[in-house]
Amino acid sequence: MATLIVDDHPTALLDHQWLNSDQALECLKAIKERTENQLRDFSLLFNPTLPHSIVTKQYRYKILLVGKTGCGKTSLVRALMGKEFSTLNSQPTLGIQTTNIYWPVRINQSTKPVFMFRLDFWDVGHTSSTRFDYIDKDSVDSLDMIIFVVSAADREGFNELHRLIEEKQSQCSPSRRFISLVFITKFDQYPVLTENDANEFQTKYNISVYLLSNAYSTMRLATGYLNLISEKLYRRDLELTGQL
Ligand SMILES: Nc1nc2c(ncn2[C@@H]2O[C@H](COP(=O)(O)OP(=O)(O)OP(=O)(O)O)[C@@H](O)[C@H]2O)c(=O)[nH]1
Ligand SMILES: [Mg+2]
Repeated sequence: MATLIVDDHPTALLDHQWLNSDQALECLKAIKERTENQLRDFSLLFNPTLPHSIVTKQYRYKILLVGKTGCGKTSLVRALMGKEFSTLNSQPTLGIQTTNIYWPVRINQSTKPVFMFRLDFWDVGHTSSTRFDYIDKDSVDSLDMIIFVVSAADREGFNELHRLIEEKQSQCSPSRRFISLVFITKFDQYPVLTENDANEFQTKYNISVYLLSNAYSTMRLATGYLNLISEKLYRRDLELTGQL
């Protein structure tokens, strides 16, 4: 993943520096692959063994990926786990593929509690979502965030994006609105979209837009994006409960 547009909110709610501490390393050990510097996908049946003396609570979030076939949704989920980019065997996703990533956060308040976020990514293969209506309905139920994914080579898709975001917002409950983020992928490949397009969209609609390339995934970049996603989810929790 590459360029990161400066975010609209300063990252103040979570203490991202904490991730370099010994305490954080112990948490990360529980959620990473044993032999590689990558996060593990804990499928629905497994839980990590967390150090309970450090982690006081767990929160679970549902994050849906939406975008045309081939725009890079599945590759993005892999990149968020710090997994190596691969063009081998990359097939369109059939149905819904869920990936459960755990991510530890320390809250920037006086008692500095450490929470474990479980991020359930719902990666809906575009071909299946257009073929089966119920998939769309199931996937927006109790949603916390939608990541709208568009390829940097797809101007038309980008132009339709705001209408698509409104359409998805109209499908969910007005009392529990999800966060919308836009990820523009394939920035390494003949992009027709520019940083300027992304900035304009961000300013016009107040929705954060990130430019990236899944081809350059590393755990360091994944860490940056997971911190950012966690920050937005936590901010929304505080807003929904009137604490912000
Ligand atoms: N160069 C480059 N290739 C990418 C990038 N992201 C995805 N790809 C490639 O684009 C192709 C499609 O990517 P996927 O992640 O499978 O697309 P998808 O959105 O999951 O597609 P569906 O499952 O059909 O909805 C694959 O061959 C990927 O390797 C990127 O950022 N850069
Ligand atoms: Mg896919």
